[in-house]
Amino acid sequence: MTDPHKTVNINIRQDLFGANEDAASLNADLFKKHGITVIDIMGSVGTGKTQLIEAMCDRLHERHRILMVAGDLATNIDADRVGSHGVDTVQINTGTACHLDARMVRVALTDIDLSKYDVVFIENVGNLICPAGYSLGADKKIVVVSVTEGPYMIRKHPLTIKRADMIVINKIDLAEILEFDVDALVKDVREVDANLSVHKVSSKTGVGIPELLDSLGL
Ligand SMILES: Nc1nc2c(ncn2[C@@H]2O[C@H](COP(=O)(O)OP(=O)(O)OP(=O)(O)O)[C@@H](O)[C@H]2O)c(=O)[nH]1
Ligand SMILES: [Mg+2]
Repeated sequence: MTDPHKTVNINIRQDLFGANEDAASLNADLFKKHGITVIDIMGSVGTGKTQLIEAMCDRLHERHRILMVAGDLATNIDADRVGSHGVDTVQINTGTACHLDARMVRVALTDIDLSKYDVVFIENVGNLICPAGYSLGADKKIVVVSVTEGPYMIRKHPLTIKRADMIVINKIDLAEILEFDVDALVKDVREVDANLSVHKVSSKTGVGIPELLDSLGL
């Protein structure tokens, strides 16, 4: 009899990602040569990636020279938002691609003088699935989730969480009004990776941002 609750697991062959890994390691060499700290920030649409970058830039721009690379299907909205804080920006419009890849980043940085910067924040395309498979050569991958996407974001995306260096739970200022259990989300992270660094922040009020920056060594 046909299983009424069938599950099918899709395995994409690892070598599909091989070319990207090569390009990512070239990017990493380039960033290292210039002594730049590069942070890849990914997360679903609307979790607050841009607002988090704005909050970090406000606290960092007096002591660090920052470049923001914004990945989006269309528009310069996010680059313009971060640019309004006095930060240099590069917008990558991917058209149809649901993630940035290492080559896109390399091409976008071709005519940029990287010696002018200490820190590069890369905002990946809003998507919790595709960006996780494509390294960009960054020092750290941050996954941003927030209290407005419901309680299952971590449990539903274990692979993305495993590949992250840090989880940021954003919009904690809304937790009470939404009756959202932030600690349960932290527990879900611990179940995927007991040692993964987790930060509870509000990019709006600034709560948790200094601790996050400390943890990034910035
Ligand atoms: N209350 C509250 N709202 C926030 C916070 N962070 C972001 N927002 C709001 O959430 C909405 C989405 O924020 P963005 O920073 O644009 O989110 P994003 O992840 O960059 O979105 P995409 O680039 O479209 O994927 C905006 O209206 C922000 O003002 C926060 O910590 N608290
Ligand atoms: Mg954004």
